[in-house]
Amino acid sequence: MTTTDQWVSPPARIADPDEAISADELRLATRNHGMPLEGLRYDVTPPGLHYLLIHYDIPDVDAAAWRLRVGGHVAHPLQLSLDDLRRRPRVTRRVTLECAGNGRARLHPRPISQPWLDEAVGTAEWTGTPLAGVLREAVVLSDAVDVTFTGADHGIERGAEQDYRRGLPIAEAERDDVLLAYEMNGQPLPPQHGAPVRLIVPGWYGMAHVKWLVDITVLDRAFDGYQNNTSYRIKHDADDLGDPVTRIRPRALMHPPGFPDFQTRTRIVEHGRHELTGRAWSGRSAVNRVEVSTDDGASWAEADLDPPPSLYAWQRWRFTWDAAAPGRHVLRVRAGDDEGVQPVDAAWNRQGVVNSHAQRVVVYVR
Ligand SMILES: Nc1nc2c(c(=O)[nH]1)N[C@H]1C(S)=C(S)[C@@H](COP(=O)(O)O)O[C@H]1N2
Ligand SMILES: [Mo]
Repeated sequence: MTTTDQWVSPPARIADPDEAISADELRLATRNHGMPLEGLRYDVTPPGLHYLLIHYDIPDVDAAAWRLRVGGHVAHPLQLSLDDLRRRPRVTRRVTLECAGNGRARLHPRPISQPWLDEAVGTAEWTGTPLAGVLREAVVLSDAVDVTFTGADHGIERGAEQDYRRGLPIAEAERDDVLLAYEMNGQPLPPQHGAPVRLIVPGWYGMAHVKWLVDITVLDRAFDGYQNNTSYRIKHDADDLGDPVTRIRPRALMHPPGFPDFQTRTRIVEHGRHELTGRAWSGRSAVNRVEVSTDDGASWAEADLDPPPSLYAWQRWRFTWDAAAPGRHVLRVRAGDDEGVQPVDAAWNRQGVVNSHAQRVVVYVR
């Protein structure tokens, strides 16, 4: 059944210029929480602090009865239990995940969806078995184009009823660092992060890392389902197909200094020297520079950058700020990689995806 009733599942919409966040958006924001920015102090995000994005409901999956189907354009379809996966080669990778919609609520006008500010990010140690080995055992046929990954979760989105399903090009699926992960930070995956098994595609925005995975199907054509061809597109007009969202663009975030005001989260710091720290990441190549502005983007200075702990995990940066002048200051930070520098102000697009504007932190020096 496909529901087209616009009362049940309204079509995509851009907010009116002065439209406030609605109760519907607030409900999404409380279900799908971000990482508190002080979480930037940890190399590996403690599980409860990692951001969450769940399109529908967390499905009720019984790990003992769970099976993963591998089929489509393969010579030997498989059905694997959790024990089957655990008996296979075991690999742990530290990977930073970021939602493609991070920063969306800062766009003007605002695309109506999960209203992220800056915090839709987290880094975990994901343990599982390489997908490539499972695909080799299934013997992928030579005409393979895309592989789809389907979750056990079900819902309606903009009128289209579906199981959450994403397609990935076969060359990406066969990369040796793509994992079928069953542990997060050394513990079985918690329900909200995809128990019992999820996909991890290092370097790609969050939507590719399918949770509650139950089916892998190899296709001899490009997948044209909702989560690839309607959602997760960088587009400017409603009927423009747009470009697909793939790898994470560079972004830096700052652990806000000092202490906050409860209501506004404005920071209060004492005058003098402060070490600003944070993390920077990119899914395209290692971050090669982080720059900090202490005058709201008028001028930029280079921060010290630690080497990456692994290719797809965030890197720590540090910058000494001499907060000499009392009063209001606006701190900003941006990252760059081999392909370019993060924009100071994000370019607008209809879905509010891939908009890595430079974070702003308002600070009062006293
Ligand atoms: N099955 C399924 N997988 C999913 C999603 C979902 O709603 N259902 N959300 C995706 C999106 S949009 C993101 S950003 C990441 C979030 O992963 P996390 O909640 O573990 O941080 O999961 C992805 N995988
Ligand atoms: Mo996402």
